[in-house]
Amino acid sequence: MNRLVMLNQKSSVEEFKKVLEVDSVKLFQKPINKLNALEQFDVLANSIKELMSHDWERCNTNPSNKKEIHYFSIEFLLGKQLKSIMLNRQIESLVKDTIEELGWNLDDIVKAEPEPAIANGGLGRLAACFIDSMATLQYAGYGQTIRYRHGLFKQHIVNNEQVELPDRWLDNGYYAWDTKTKEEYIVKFRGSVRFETDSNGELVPILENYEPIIAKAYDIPVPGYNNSTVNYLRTWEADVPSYDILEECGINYCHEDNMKRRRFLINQICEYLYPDDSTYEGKELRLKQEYFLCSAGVQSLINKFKNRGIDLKELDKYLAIHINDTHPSLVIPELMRILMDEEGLGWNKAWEVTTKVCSYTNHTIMQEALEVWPGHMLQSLIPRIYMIIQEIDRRYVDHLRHVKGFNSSKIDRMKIIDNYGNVRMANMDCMCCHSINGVAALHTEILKDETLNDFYTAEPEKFNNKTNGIAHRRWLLLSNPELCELIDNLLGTEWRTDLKQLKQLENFVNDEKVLEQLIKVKAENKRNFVKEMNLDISPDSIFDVQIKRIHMYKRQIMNVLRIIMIYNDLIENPQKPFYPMTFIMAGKAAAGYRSAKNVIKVFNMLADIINNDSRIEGKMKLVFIEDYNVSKAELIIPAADVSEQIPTASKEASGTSNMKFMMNGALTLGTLDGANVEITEYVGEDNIFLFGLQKDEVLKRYATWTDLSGHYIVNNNPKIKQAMEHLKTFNSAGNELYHELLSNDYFFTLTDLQEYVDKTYEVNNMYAQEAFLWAKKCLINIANSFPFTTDRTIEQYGQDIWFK
Ligand code: 26Q
Repeated sequence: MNRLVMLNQKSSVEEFKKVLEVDSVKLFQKPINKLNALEQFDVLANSIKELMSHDWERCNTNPSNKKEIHYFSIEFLLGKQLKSIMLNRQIESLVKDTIEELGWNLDDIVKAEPEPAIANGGLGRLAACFIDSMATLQYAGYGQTIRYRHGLFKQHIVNNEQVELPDRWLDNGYYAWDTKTKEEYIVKFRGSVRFETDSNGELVPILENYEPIIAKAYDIPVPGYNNSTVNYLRTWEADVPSYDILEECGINYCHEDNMKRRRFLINQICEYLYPDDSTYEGKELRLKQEYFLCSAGVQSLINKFKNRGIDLKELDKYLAIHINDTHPSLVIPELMRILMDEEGLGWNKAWEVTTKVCSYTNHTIMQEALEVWPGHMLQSLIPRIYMIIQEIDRRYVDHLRHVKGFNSSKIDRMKIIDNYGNVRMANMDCMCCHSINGVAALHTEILKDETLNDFYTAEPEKFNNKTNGIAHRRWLLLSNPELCELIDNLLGTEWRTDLKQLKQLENFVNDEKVLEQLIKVKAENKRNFVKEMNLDISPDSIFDVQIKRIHMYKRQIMNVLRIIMIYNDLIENPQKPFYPMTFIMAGKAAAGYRSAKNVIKVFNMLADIINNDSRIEGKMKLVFIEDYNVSKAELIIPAADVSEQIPTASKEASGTSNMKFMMNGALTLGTLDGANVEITEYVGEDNIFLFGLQKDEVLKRYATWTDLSGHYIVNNNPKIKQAMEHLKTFNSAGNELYHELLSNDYFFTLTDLQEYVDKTYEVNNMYAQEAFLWAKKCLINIANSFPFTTDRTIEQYGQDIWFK
């Protein structure tokens, strides 16, 4: 019998073991008892992939012709897959029992599993949660991205400073979960466009002398939870074309140097993920990556639907393409190009189809992160695409002028190509997509009122909000089994698939027995975290946690200044009641982001001082967790008491760790920004610690050019002055931050600082004095985390955007 047929969810331990034995020899030419942990993982993943292969194949062919959603994202932050796939496929006991028989250790295998981190942070992690939820909701929903050979750098802390090392997750060229498909496409760069007249007298553009690059597809399975859906995340790899293709393009491949250089340039496309989520850099290689992904992805889709015999004029009935921030926006002109130049649809039909197929999500209002490409770069790298963008722009501007009657200054702001020849990607998305959404209520309001206001006034019906979420399977079921067990005991197990039922936990808020159990679960998670990370901290202290990319707008420096102020206070007032607190921070700074790197250094220098100051009597401890990633988040979050969510109001589009923390029973200490607003709505103001300027005040101060220097505050608040003076002494890193804040406190760090310190004391007191009240608030947070599952988010995307 064919082995593919043999293995399924209901297979016995014996059968599963047999498959592992065969795979062991096939993959490693070794008997099963001679494998190391990584090899054990490879064999296991391979067999589980096979176990899913029937469902995978069936979903791949999409026999019922469900409308397909393709979520294009330049990043996906998957994290480890084994446990998640075991959970979703409900094969936990099968795998565990088999492993036990073999004498393998699951924890060791999980540790050995490579962790794909082909992303920077929030946006990529959201994409990963989305594909999990799409499979769970049984959508034909897929991800498309780039198969970067190196993910986000590994962070080491050496002499208190961040050092970046390459992340070689794919170095042996092999990732057990993915499967190389037979699909290949040619992506064409450079060259020039010539027009020919065809037999109908129509002008047909021909791209000549282009540089061909081969795109190869590798698919990673994405199984839904407790169902038979297996979707995939497609990752595209760049490769050198065959000699036939080169010959066809008239490229001289006999010249060794020429070929070396070509190979180098092509390999470069997939070599690195751009490790910066803060500032926009107009690097040509990045543009190449973007077009590479878009062209390969769109070609594969057109190919697929043509093979199914679908009339491309009706493509929007079968396909939705979602553009995750502007990075994959080139799907728009690429789809136009193929529909017109290759499939013979005229402009109007191609436009109608494209605009119905594409939708766009914005993830930032930070001006410096908005993508703007020099027109000449597009013109030389992708000349036909540039022409199409110009034509989209010309027609849309015409419409704005003559139909909408907009004046020229408004039109100037809306054009894709500005008066300096720069191509504004967000403008293209707004023109061409049928839906534009922000990722939290406040963020969407800012998009409508400020950032994208011109487009909102032109086409308000396109705008909608989709508040982010998290895949609660990974972020609760897998990462916090102790808490889940407690919830099971209280509610039964149905809540696991119907998260709304969590709300019933509110029935227990006055039940001291339950609160005691909740306190015990948290204590257990804290001990587990301390043990796993081998930390020298007391699990009895309050764990106050800020884990995220380091950014000035996220204000880790405000956290540092707060810690200095509390430290000074406790030194001066040793009798002051203060419950021991551990301040945990983790996060990476973009390699070229000097201020962010300074923050890391200052935090670590401060840790050296405070952790070794006997006068503090262990009341404060600082810990910086090196190399923050998904696996570490899974350990830290269930152990947290206080969730630090303190960005300058208006700057954090949504945040998603805020949701992870609340779902795991931590209380938020934060500002009214991003999804903190929705969290507050659900838990009520009594169950969250809020402080700081609010969005309207922040925007007013920006609009009125209010003096942003920190001098006034420093001169009027002696405690802040003292902390700032202290900061200045932390060699050049502290000194630079000191001057930065003093001269231009653009993120209102000093403005919000005192209130932040005061709130921290409030938190500290409550934790120390009113254990049950604290636990009650935790329970209310857990109970009200139900809307923040991506199952809800994805259902809304489906209803309002993709299937509308
Ligand atoms: C752009 C051009 C060139 C190089 C890199 C980039 C780039 C890469 C990544 C720009 C931005 C990003 C990532 C942005 C991001 O993670 N944004 C976060 O998205 C989350 C999910 O919606 C939100 O919760 C966060 O608030 C938002 O900051």
